[in-house]
Amino acid sequence: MPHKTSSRCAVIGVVGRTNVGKSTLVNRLVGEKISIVSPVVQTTRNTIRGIYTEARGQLVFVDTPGLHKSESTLGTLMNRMARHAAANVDALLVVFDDNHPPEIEDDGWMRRALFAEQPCIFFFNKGDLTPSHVAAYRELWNKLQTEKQHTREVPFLYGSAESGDGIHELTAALFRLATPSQELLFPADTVTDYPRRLAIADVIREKLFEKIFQEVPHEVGVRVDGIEEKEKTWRVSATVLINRASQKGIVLGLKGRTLRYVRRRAEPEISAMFGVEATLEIWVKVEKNWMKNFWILRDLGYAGGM
Ligand SMILES: Nc1nc2c(ncn2[C@@H]2O[C@H](COP(=O)(O)OP(=O)(O)OP(=O)(O)O)[C@@H](O)[C@H]2O)c(=O)[nH]1
Ligand SMILES: [Mg+2]
Repeated sequence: MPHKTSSRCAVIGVVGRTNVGKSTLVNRLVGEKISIVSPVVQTTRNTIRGIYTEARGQLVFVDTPGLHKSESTLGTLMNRMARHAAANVDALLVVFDDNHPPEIEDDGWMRRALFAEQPCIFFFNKGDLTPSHVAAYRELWNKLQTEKQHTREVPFLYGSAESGDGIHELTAALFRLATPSQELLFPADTVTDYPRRLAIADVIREKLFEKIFQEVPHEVGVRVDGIEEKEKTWRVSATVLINRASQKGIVLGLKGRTLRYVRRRAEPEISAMFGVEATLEIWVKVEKNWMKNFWILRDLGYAGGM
């Protein structure tokens, strides 16, 4: 792999409230789909690294689940992963939804940024939408500094992960924070180190959320049980875990339509991701309280390996 003595590298924690567009932003920054995106809150459940390499060096983005109040074990593990990821990075990219007034979690991330050891950047996302609430965020930031009697310079950058506006400026600002490094952190052609079994499960979950987001997303988990590889064809078998028998109908859809939709949408995406011809077999299984079962959560990649 090429080693460049002039490279600058940084590991950047991408944090912020759920649904502000962190995963969309990481995908945009890396230029490839690394992380699934959906209008459902708490879409990201694992810590996922997206890697961007160019002439200036390498930026490793750690996409995290949005912190939220949580009572389930799954929620606790997600919050822990987000905090842990934010503690072990060189810089924090705190994302806010410009189109939405500040909420309690936004206040929490600003407080965290005020005293963070690492350099921070605030990115105001969804700039393609109106109205802008940036004035309210500035006011909150000023209020917190007065209240804590502590001041700090944090760049406010604006843009849209969806349209790509402001992304060059953001990338440049991140490279300015990066430190010169003898070697790249990952080989130059890597875009993610996320395990393929988990990546496939996430694609299936994303497609399922396109159909069932009004209903039970938080009680739905997807596990890839096996990948049977034959030359360039993969047979992937996966299980959709649900919490109650009554959810089976929702996941299957009328005459199995929902599950067929998921297969039809996920197969080409998985095929393209890995350069193979993938076929999917999906089962639905009731596992009462799977969201509180540590062993199942570990199987889904939500515990350990952080
Ligand atoms: N209009 C607009 N929508 C956006 C933009 N960025 C993200 N979105 C939408 O916002 C929703 C949430 O995006 P995600 O990227 O899943 O948000 P997240 O912060 O990763 O959410 P969690 O994983 O739940 O913490 C999706 O419907 C995105 O399509 C943007 O710049 N403009
Ligand atoms: Mg996300």
